Amino acid sequence: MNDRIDIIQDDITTLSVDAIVNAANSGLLGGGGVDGAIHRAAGPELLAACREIGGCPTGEVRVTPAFHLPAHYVFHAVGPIWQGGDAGEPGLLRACYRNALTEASNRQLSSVAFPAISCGVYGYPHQAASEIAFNEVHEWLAGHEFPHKVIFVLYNQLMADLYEQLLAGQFK
Ligand code: AR6
Repeated sequence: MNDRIDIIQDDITTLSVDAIVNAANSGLLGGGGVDGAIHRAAGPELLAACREIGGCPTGEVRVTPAFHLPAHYVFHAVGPIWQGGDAGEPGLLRACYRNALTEASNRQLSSVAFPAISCGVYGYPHQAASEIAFNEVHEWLAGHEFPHKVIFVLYNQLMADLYEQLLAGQFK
């Protein structure tokens, strides 16, 4: 299974994959962090497409074209805001990964790239979030042909190390 998971340290907006996942908010109208970077790189057409969708509940995913990005689609996933862990955050974060993987599978996509959803402005503890991300993806790949490849795109070395440790099986 591990040959279907890549871990890279990069800017997700530069990747030529079938779909990149955005860590969006429920308004879908852009923001800071990876969301801001994706909107800047995709161009104003992305905001127009998001406006038409009209929002997305936490834990769910909405799909748009990627416009000027090298990817084909943007999967807008709305992660939970960390509130201490008793407000359903783990289930909602899990749902983001699962719903994005479902969209990829339905479209028979080859490659999907995920940022560390909720690990920036939304304050989710990194260790817990990365375990959820990794376990959901691992479980999904064991039971599905698509996507062929999942790429975890981490913005800094510390996060990349965390994911590498998970891939090496240290937290299984
Ligand atoms: N490529 C890959 N990862 C990135 C990039 C990038 N270009 N830029 C940042 N990251 P965040 P959230 C990492 O805050 O916590 C926005 O304002 C970043 O280092 O982007 O889900 C939205 O509009 C971190 O590890 O998303 C929402 O309002 C991870 O991406 C809110 O923030 C996620 O950080 C969502 O917060």
